[in-house]
Amino acid sequence: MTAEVNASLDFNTTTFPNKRQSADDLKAVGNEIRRDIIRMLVRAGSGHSGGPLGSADIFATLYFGGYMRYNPADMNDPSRDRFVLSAGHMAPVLYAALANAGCYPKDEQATLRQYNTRLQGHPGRDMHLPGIETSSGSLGQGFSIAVGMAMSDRLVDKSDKRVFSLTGDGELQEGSIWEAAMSAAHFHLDNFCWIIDNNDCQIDGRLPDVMNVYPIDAKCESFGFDTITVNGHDPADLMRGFDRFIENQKNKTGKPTAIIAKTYMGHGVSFMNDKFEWHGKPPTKDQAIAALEELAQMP
Ligand SMILES: Cc1ncc(C[n+]2csc(CCOP(=O)(O)OP(=O)(O)O)c2C)c(N)n1
Repeated sequence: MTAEVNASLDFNTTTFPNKRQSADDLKAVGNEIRRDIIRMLVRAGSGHSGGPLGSADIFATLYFGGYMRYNPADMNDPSRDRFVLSAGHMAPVLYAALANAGCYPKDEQATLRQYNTRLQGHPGRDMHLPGIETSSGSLGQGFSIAVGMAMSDRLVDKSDKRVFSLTGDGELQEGSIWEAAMSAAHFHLDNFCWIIDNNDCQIDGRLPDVMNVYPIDAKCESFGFDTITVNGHDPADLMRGFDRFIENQKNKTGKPTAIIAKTYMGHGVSFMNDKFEWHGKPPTKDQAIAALEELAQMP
Protein backbone atom coordinates (compact mmCIF):
# COMPACT_ATOMS: atom_id res chain seq x y z
CA MET A 1 0.00 0.00 0.00
CA THR A 2 1.26 3.50 -0.74
CA ALA A 3 1.36 6.24 1.87
CA GLU A 4 -1.39 8.01 -0.08
CA VAL A 5 -3.74 5.02 0.17
CA ASN A 6 -2.87 4.45 3.81
CA ALA A 7 -3.74 8.03 4.72
CA SER A 8 -7.24 7.89 3.23
CA LEU A 9 -10.24 8.52 5.47
CA ASP A 10 -12.03 5.68 3.63
CA PHE A 11 -12.01 2.06 4.73
CA ASN A 12 -10.30 -0.40 2.40
CA THR A 13 -10.99 -4.11 1.92
CA THR A 14 -7.59 -5.57 2.92
CA THR A 15 -7.75 -8.39 5.44
CA PHE A 16 -4.90 -10.24 7.13
CA PRO A 17 -4.24 -13.93 7.95
CA ASN A 18 -3.93 -15.37 11.45
CA LYS A 19 -0.66 -17.30 11.63
CA ARG A 20 2.76 -17.13 13.18
CA GLN A 21 4.43 -14.31 11.27
CA SER A 22 7.25 -11.81 11.55
CA ALA A 23 7.16 -8.96 14.04
CA ASP A 24 7.33 -6.52 11.11
CA ASP A 25 4.25 -8.02 9.49
CA LEU A 26 2.36 -7.83 12.79
CA LYS A 27 3.47 -4.22 13.16
CA ALA A 28 1.91 -3.47 9.77
CA VAL A 29 -1.36 -5.08 10.90
CA GLY A 30 -1.27 -3.01 14.09
CA ASN A 31 -0.89 0.17 12.08
CA GLU A 32 -3.80 -0.69 9.81
CA ILE A 33 -5.87 -1.31 12.96
CA ARG A 34 -4.82 2.16 14.18
CA ARG A 35 -5.88 3.79 10.93
CA ASP A 36 -9.27 2.07 11.09
CA ILE A 37 -9.72 3.30 14.67
CA ILE A 38 -9.18 6.88 13.47
CA ARG A 39 -11.51 6.37 10.49
CA MET A 40 -14.24 5.01 12.79
CA LEU A 41 -13.95 7.64 15.49
CA VAL A 42 -13.92 10.68 13.23
CA ARG A 43 -17.15 9.48 11.61
CA ALA A 44 -18.79 8.67 14.94
CA GLY A 45 -17.89 12.04 16.44
CA SER A 46 -17.59 10.45 19.88
CA GLY A 47 -15.70 7.59 21.49
CA HIS A 48 -12.33 6.61 22.89
CA SER A 49 -9.09 7.23 20.97
CA GLY A 50 -6.31 6.73 23.54
CA GLY A 51 -6.72 3.15 24.78
CA PRO A 52 -7.62 1.67 21.38
CA LEU A 53 -4.62 3.25 19.60
CA GLY A 54 -2.30 2.27 22.44
CA SER A 55 -3.36 -1.38 22.43
CA ALA A 56 -3.41 -1.94 18.65
CA ASP A 57 -0.14 -3.93 18.65
CA ILE A 58 -1.51 -6.22 21.38
CA PHE A 59 -4.55 -6.98 19.22
CA ALA A 60 -2.39 -7.45 16.11
CA THR A 61 -0.23 -10.02 17.89
CA LEU A 62 -3.13 -11.84 19.57
CA TYR A 63 -5.50 -12.07 16.59
CA PHE A 64 -2.93 -12.32 13.78
CA GLY A 65 -0.01 -14.14 15.42
CA GLY A 66 -1.68 -17.56 15.61
CA TYR A 67 -2.39 -17.47 19.36
CA MET A 68 -6.19 -17.21 19.19
CA ARG A 69 -7.70 -20.11 17.25
CA TYR A 70 -10.78 -18.89 15.39
CA ASN A 71 -12.48 -19.16 12.04
CA PRO A 72 -13.44 -15.69 10.71
CA ALA A 73 -16.28 -17.27 8.73
CA ASP A 74 -17.77 -18.90 11.84
CA MET A 75 -17.07 -17.03 15.06
CA ASN A 76 -19.61 -19.22 16.87
CA ASP A 77 -17.67 -22.43 16.20
CA PRO A 78 -17.83 -24.17 19.61
CA SER A 79 -14.15 -25.17 19.37
CA ARG A 80 -12.96 -21.53 19.12
CA ASP A 81 -10.76 -19.76 21.63
CA ARG A 82 -12.41 -16.74 23.18
CA PHE A 83 -11.43 -13.15 23.84
CA VAL A 84 -13.25 -10.85 26.24
CA LEU A 85 -12.58 -7.12 26.17
CA SER A 86 -13.20 -6.27 29.79
CA ALA A 87 -12.23 -2.64 29.15
CA GLY A 88 -15.34 -2.29 26.97
CA HIS A 89 -14.76 1.41 26.27
CA MET A 90 -11.86 0.29 24.07
CA ALA A 91 -14.35 -1.31 21.64
CA PRO A 92 -12.95 0.38 18.47
CA VAL A 93 -9.72 -1.62 18.65
CA LEU A 94 -11.63 -4.90 18.96
CA TYR A 95 -13.97 -3.93 16.11
CA ALA A 96 -10.98 -3.01 13.93
CA ALA A 97 -9.19 -6.29 14.71
CA LEU A 98 -12.29 -8.34 13.86
CA ALA A 99 -12.84 -6.39 10.62
CA ASN A 100 -9.22 -6.81 9.57
CA ALA A 101 -9.50 -10.54 10.31
CA GLY A 102 -12.47 -10.77 7.92
CA CYS A 103 -15.10 -11.54 10.57
CA TYR A 104 -17.44 -8.87 9.13
CA PRO A 105 -17.24 -6.33 6.25
CA LYS A 106 -14.64 -3.63 6.80
CA ASP A 107 -16.86 -0.81 5.60
CA GLU A 108 -19.34 -1.65 8.37
CA GLN A 109 -16.83 0.02 10.69
CA ALA A 110 -18.36 3.27 9.41
CA THR A 111 -21.44 2.53 11.56
CA LEU A 112 -19.68 2.86 14.93
CA ARG A 113 -21.95 4.35 17.62
CA GLN A 114 -25.00 4.75 15.38
CA TYR A 115 -28.42 3.60 16.56
CA ASN A 116 -29.20 -0.08 16.03
CA THR A 117 -25.89 -0.99 14.44
CA ARG A 118 -23.71 -3.93 15.47
CA LEU A 119 -20.90 -1.59 16.52
CA GLN A 120 -22.15 0.04 19.69
CA GLY A 121 -19.94 2.29 21.80
CA HIS A 122 -19.31 -0.65 24.11
CA PRO A 123 -19.49 -4.28 22.93
CA GLY A 124 -23.02 -5.71 23.06
CA ARG A 125 -23.44 -9.46 22.71
CA ASP A 126 -27.07 -8.95 21.69
CA MET A 127 -25.96 -6.96 18.61
CA HIS A 128 -24.53 -10.23 17.17
CA LEU A 129 -21.29 -8.88 15.77
CA PRO A 130 -19.16 -11.98 15.10
CA GLY A 131 -16.41 -12.23 17.73
CA ILE A 132 -18.19 -10.40 20.56
CA GLU A 133 -18.38 -13.00 23.32
CA THR A 134 -20.14 -10.90 25.94
CA SER A 135 -21.33 -7.39 26.60
CA SER A 136 -18.82 -5.34 28.54
CA GLY A 137 -18.08 -1.80 29.62
CA SER A 138 -18.85 -1.84 33.29
CA LEU A 139 -15.23 -2.09 34.37
CA GLY A 140 -14.23 -5.35 36.06
CA GLN A 141 -17.21 -7.38 34.93
CA GLY A 142 -15.91 -8.70 31.61
CA PHE A 143 -12.85 -10.08 33.35
CA SER A 144 -14.99 -12.08 35.80
CA ILE A 145 -17.07 -13.44 32.92
CA ALA A 146 -13.88 -14.45 31.08
CA VAL A 147 -12.58 -16.34 34.12
CA GLY A 148 -15.96 -18.11 34.26
CA MET A 149 -15.60 -19.11 30.61
CA ALA A 150 -12.11 -20.51 31.23
CA MET A 151 -13.40 -22.36 34.27
CA SER A 152 -16.22 -23.94 32.30
CA ASP A 153 -13.91 -24.92 29.40
CA ARG A 154 -11.43 -26.46 31.77
CA LEU A 155 -13.51 -28.03 34.51
CA VAL A 156 -16.78 -28.88 32.75
CA ASP A 157 -15.86 -29.44 29.08
CA LYS A 158 -12.32 -30.61 29.92
CA SER A 159 -11.16 -28.94 26.69
CA ASP A 160 -7.93 -27.13 25.85
CA LYS A 161 -9.74 -24.04 24.62
CA ARG A 162 -8.02 -20.79 25.53
CA VAL A 163 -9.61 -17.70 27.02
CA PHE A 164 -7.94 -14.31 26.78
CA SER A 165 -9.12 -11.15 28.50
CA LEU A 166 -7.77 -7.61 28.33
CA THR A 167 -8.24 -5.14 31.15
CA GLY A 168 -7.02 -1.58 31.46
CA ASP A 169 -4.68 -0.66 34.29
CA GLY A 170 -7.12 1.84 35.82
CA GLU A 171 -9.61 -1.02 35.69
CA LEU A 172 -7.45 -2.81 38.26
CA GLN A 173 -8.96 -0.46 40.85
CA GLU A 174 -12.17 -2.53 40.64
CA GLY A 175 -12.35 -5.00 43.54
CA SER A 176 -14.08 -7.66 41.42
CA ILE A 177 -10.92 -7.98 39.30
CA TRP A 178 -9.09 -9.43 42.25
CA GLU A 179 -11.87 -11.83 43.22
CA ALA A 180 -11.80 -13.22 39.69
CA ALA A 181 -7.99 -13.35 39.64
CA MET A 182 -8.06 -15.31 42.89
CA SER A 183 -10.48 -17.81 41.33
CA ALA A 184 -8.37 -18.24 38.19
CA ALA A 185 -5.40 -19.28 40.30
CA HIS A 186 -7.42 -21.35 42.76
CA PHE A 187 -8.97 -23.38 39.95
CA HIS A 188 -5.60 -23.82 38.19
CA LEU A 189 -6.77 -22.18 34.96
CA ASP A 190 -3.63 -22.51 32.85
CA ASN A 191 -5.93 -22.03 29.84
CA PHE A 192 -6.51 -18.42 30.92
CA CYS A 193 -4.43 -15.45 29.77
CA TRP A 194 -4.86 -11.99 31.28
CA ILE A 195 -3.50 -9.05 29.33
CA ILE A 196 -3.12 -5.76 31.16
CA ASP A 197 -2.84 -2.63 29.03
CA ASN A 198 -0.43 -0.73 31.28
CA ASN A 199 -0.42 2.78 29.80
CA ASP A 200 -0.30 4.45 33.24
CA CYS A 201 -3.25 6.65 32.22
CA GLN A 202 -6.94 6.56 33.02
CA ILE A 203 -9.96 8.73 32.41
CA ASP A 204 -8.81 11.85 34.27
CA GLY A 205 -5.22 11.40 35.31
CA ARG A 206 -2.19 9.22 35.76
CA LEU A 207 -2.63 6.00 37.67
CA PRO A 208 -0.63 6.83 40.83
CA ASP A 209 -2.40 10.19 41.12
CA VAL A 210 -5.94 8.77 40.86
CA MET A 211 -5.40 5.60 42.90
CA ASN A 212 -2.13 3.76 42.89
CA VAL A 213 -2.24 0.15 41.71
CA TYR A 214 1.51 -0.46 41.48
CA PRO A 215 3.34 -2.76 41.73
CA ILE A 216 1.13 -4.61 39.25
CA ASP A 217 3.56 -7.45 38.60
CA ALA A 218 3.97 -8.30 42.29
CA LYS A 219 0.18 -8.18 42.76
CA CYS A 220 -0.45 -10.57 39.86
CA GLU A 221 2.30 -12.92 41.08
CA SER A 222 0.93 -12.92 44.62
CA PHE A 223 -2.54 -13.72 43.26
CA GLY A 224 -1.04 -16.85 41.66
CA PHE A 225 -0.40 -15.77 38.06
CA ASP A 226 2.74 -16.53 36.14
CA THR A 227 3.51 -12.92 35.25
CA ILE A 228 5.56 -11.47 32.45
CA THR A 229 6.10 -7.81 31.53
CA VAL A 230 6.54 -6.92 27.86
CA ASN A 231 6.82 -3.92 25.57
CA GLY A 232 3.25 -3.60 24.29
CA HIS A 233 4.37 -1.87 21.10
CA ASP A 234 6.88 -4.52 20.07
CA PRO A 235 5.17 -7.56 18.53
CA ALA A 236 8.35 -9.62 19.05
CA ASP A 237 8.17 -8.96 22.79
CA LEU A 238 4.40 -9.50 22.85
CA MET A 239 5.00 -12.87 21.17
CA ARG A 240 7.40 -13.72 23.99
CA GLY A 241 4.51 -13.13 26.40
CA PHE A 242 1.96 -15.16 24.44
CA ASP A 243 4.51 -17.95 23.86
CA ARG A 244 4.97 -18.16 27.60
CA PHE A 245 1.20 -18.57 28.06
CA ILE A 246 1.07 -21.33 25.42
CA GLU A 247 3.99 -23.11 27.13
CA ASN A 248 2.26 -22.85 30.51
CA GLN A 249 -0.84 -24.41 29.05
CA LYS A 250 1.07 -27.16 27.22
CA ASN A 251 3.09 -28.03 30.30
CA LYS A 252 -0.06 -28.06 32.45
CA THR A 253 1.54 -25.79 35.04
CA GLY A 254 -1.83 -25.19 36.65
CA LYS A 255 -1.11 -21.46 36.71
CA PRO A 256 -2.91 -18.76 34.75
CA THR A 257 -0.68 -16.28 32.89
CA ALA A 258 -0.66 -12.49 33.21
CA ILE A 259 0.98 -10.40 30.49
CA ILE A 260 1.63 -6.82 31.56
CA ALA A 261 1.96 -4.88 28.31
CA LYS A 262 3.67 -1.53 28.78
CA THR A 263 2.03 0.86 26.34
CA TYR A 264 1.47 4.55 25.68
CA MET A 265 -2.04 5.88 25.39
CA GLY A 266 -2.59 7.18 21.84
CA HIS A 267 0.58 5.56 20.54
CA GLY A 268 1.30 6.36 16.88
CA VAL A 269 -0.26 9.81 16.86
CA SER A 270 2.21 12.36 18.28
CA PHE A 271 -0.36 14.83 19.60
CA MET A 272 -2.19 12.07 21.49
CA ASN A 273 0.83 10.09 22.70
CA ASP A 274 0.88 9.48 26.48
CA LYS A 275 -1.87 12.06 27.11
CA PHE A 276 -4.74 10.93 29.35
CA GLU A 277 -6.84 13.78 27.90
CA TRP A 278 -7.27 11.49 24.85
CA HIS A 279 -8.85 8.72 26.94
CA GLY A 280 -12.39 9.45 25.76
CA LYS A 281 -12.56 11.82 22.83
CA PRO A 282 -12.45 11.42 19.05
CA PRO A 283 -10.30 13.39 16.61
CA THR A 284 -11.79 16.27 14.64
CA LYS A 285 -11.63 15.89 10.85
CA ASP A 286 -8.40 17.93 10.64
CA GLN A 287 -6.88 15.94 13.48
CA ALA A 288 -7.93 12.68 11.82
CA ILE A 289 -6.27 13.68 8.55
CA ALA A 290 -3.08 14.62 10.42
CA ALA A 291 -3.20 11.35 12.39
CA LEU A 292 -3.69 9.22 9.27
CA GLU A 293 -0.81 10.95 7.51
CA GLU A 294 1.43 10.30 10.48
CA LEU A 295 0.31 6.69 10.80
CA ALA A 296 0.95 6.12 7.10
CA GLN A 297 4.62 6.98 7.70
CA MET A 298 4.89 4.79 10.78
CA PRO A 299 7.46 2.01 10.29
C1 LIG B 1 -17.71 0.29 36.94
C2 LIG B 1 -17.30 1.45 36.09
N1 LIG B 1 -16.91 2.60 36.66
C3 LIG B 1 -16.55 3.65 35.90
C4 LIG B 1 -16.57 3.57 34.53
C5 LIG B 1 -16.19 4.79 33.69
N2 LIG B 1 -14.88 4.58 33.08
C6 LIG B 1 -14.77 4.15 31.79
S1 LIG B 1 -13.18 3.94 31.32
C7 LIG B 1 -12.60 4.49 32.81
C8 LIG B 1 -11.11 4.57 33.08
C9 LIG B 1 -10.44 3.27 32.91
O1 LIG B 1 -9.04 3.41 32.93
P1 LIG B 1 -8.14 2.35 32.21
O2 LIG B 1 -8.62 0.99 32.57
O3 LIG B 1 -6.73 2.64 32.55
O4 LIG B 1 -8.42 2.56 30.66
P2 LIG B 1 -7.71 3.64 29.68
O5 LIG B 1 -7.92 5.01 30.27
O6 LIG B 1 -6.26 3.29 29.61
O7 LIG B 1 -8.42 3.47 28.37
C10 LIG B 1 -13.66 4.80 33.66
C11 LIG B 1 -13.49 5.29 35.05
C12 LIG B 1 -17.00 2.35 33.97
N3 LIG B 1 -17.03 2.15 32.65
N4 LIG B 1 -17.33 1.29 34.76
